[in-house]
Amino acid sequence: QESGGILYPQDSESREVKSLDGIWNFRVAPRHQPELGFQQAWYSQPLKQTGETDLMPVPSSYNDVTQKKVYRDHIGWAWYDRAFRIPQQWQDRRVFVRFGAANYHSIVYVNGQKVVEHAGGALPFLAELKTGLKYTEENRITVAINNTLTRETLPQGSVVWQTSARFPDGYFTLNYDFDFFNYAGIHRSVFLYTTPKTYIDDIDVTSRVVGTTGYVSYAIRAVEEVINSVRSNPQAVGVTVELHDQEGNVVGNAVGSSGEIAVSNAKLWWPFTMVENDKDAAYLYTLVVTSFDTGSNERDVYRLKVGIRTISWTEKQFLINDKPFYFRGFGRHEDFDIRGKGIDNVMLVKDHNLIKWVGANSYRTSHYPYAEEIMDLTDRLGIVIIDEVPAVSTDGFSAGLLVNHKQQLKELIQRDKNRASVVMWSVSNEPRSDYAESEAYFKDVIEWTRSLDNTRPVTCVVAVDFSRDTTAQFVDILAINRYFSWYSDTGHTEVIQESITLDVENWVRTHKKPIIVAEYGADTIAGFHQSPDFVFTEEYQTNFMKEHFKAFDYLRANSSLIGEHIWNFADFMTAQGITRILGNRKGIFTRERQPKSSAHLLRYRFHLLAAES
Ligand code: GCB
Repeated sequence: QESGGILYPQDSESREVKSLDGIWNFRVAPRHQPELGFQQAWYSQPLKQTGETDLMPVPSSYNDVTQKKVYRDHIGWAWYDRAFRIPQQWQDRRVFVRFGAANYHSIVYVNGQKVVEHAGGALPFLAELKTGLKYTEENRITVAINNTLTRETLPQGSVVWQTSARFPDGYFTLNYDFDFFNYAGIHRSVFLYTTPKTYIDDIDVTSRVVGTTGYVSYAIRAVEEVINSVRSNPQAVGVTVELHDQEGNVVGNAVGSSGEIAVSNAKLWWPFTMVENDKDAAYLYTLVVTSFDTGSNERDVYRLKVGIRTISWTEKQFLINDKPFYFRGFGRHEDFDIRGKGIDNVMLVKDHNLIKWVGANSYRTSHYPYAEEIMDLTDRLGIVIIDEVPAVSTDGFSAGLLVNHKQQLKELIQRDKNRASVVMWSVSNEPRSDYAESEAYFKDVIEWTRSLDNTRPVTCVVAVDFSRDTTAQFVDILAINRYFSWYSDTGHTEVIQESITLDVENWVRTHKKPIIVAEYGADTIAGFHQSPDFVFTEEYQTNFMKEHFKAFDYLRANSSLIGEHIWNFADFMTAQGITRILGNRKGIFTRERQPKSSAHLLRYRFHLLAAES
């Protein structure tokens, strides 16, 4: 069978993982000779021998790590390399290299041979290293990464050439329409890992609940060893699965590459604020999958965390395990000082501690898929996720863009399909859904999403007016971003309540679907105070929120509002611009993760809401 799975690397009795994280060598192609690295074949020799290199941590964005402005503002190819050794026993195994994510377009070489090329900055990719590995000498891995965006990439951007005499020859900049810094580099971990020759390539899991019994359906794809391009014996690979509870007891098992396991008195996966004790939330079983190749006598073992839960929705409600669920939380970013979008365990744990402290129960992975290590935490802690593809301000609607958009959705669902915490797919943030071409485009994108996963609802986060939007007719759940009294009626918090109420009611009346306010927010510089309130002060942000809360409470009771996500969890970096002061300041936490007054207010509200539910 063809491979295609993207299971996270793990150690097991049949597998071994080796991290390539650490400090790599780095250089960028000169702006005006973008192809120099390819012309001079930088991948065929240590990067150090091609010219001056710098030290670059992996994972991290490269932009803010050095003192070089040309790195921060680089557009084009950047090059990384490092040496590694592998144990001789790996000769009898399959060896893969896997990147959690690299922004955006990457080409990977091992010992000078190209092994994989991947487009898209927030999803994993891998390659099996079939030849050319050295077992007794040093190996070298080289990565070329290009952060140039076009009208067909996700997200979109465009290179703007300047021809006027006041610019140097061949001057260009990259313009982009999204409100976060275009960080680039190897953002997530790089692993080498081994499997047996016949191995488990992919696992699909879904669950349902009847009474007190949970059912886990599974489908396993094993890739069999191929000898002289013929499979030895198509019947030769057997699969067994066991479901273990958290104490390691076997609560069910099955034989065969697909089937269903019944668990009596199943412990359900609940969001953490829907249970009395944290320890009862987010219960995860472990599915232990074993493949056995009778030809080679090889066994492969992979363990997958599985939550048993149901999601459903009506015209007015969203339900988890048949209980109405109200989304309380934020839009977020993968963003932090120095490392940019580089994954970092310290930030990861701190952020989720803050999320729990505030009493949020959910967030949206605005505006791209977040690291798998983050999703492991949301599964484990019981934080509900709206999972978004890297489609921001989608515009143009070309055939090429559509192909890439569908590919990103495919890769996202391939990666996150088994996650209990993921309850909804978001196909875009603030597309130009008022343009006529958007209608056919999103019909296609949304049908595609459903064809890949029909167990979760689909949303599209919309900014245009209800009367001009074309996408809402296709989605299951409506989501809108609204900035009353910020981008319009600036300073006039007194208009918020009526504006947002009327707006939500218009959407609901038109489409008869549940609705989430997916963004509302006001830039606030921590420590700025003014009374009566004034834009950018902490007083303004909290009063602005209180006006929204009045409307939300009315709409929860009288309309189909199923959630409120404030923009944003924390301040974050953006491109330089006269409306952004060292980035976007709509966080309830500063970029350093300290609370503004708004965090305390939100915490008070979220705890009240949690007590009600
Ligand atoms: C939005 C966008 C978000 C921006 C935010 C803002 O509607 O979805 O990416 O950061 O507004 O602060 O302007």
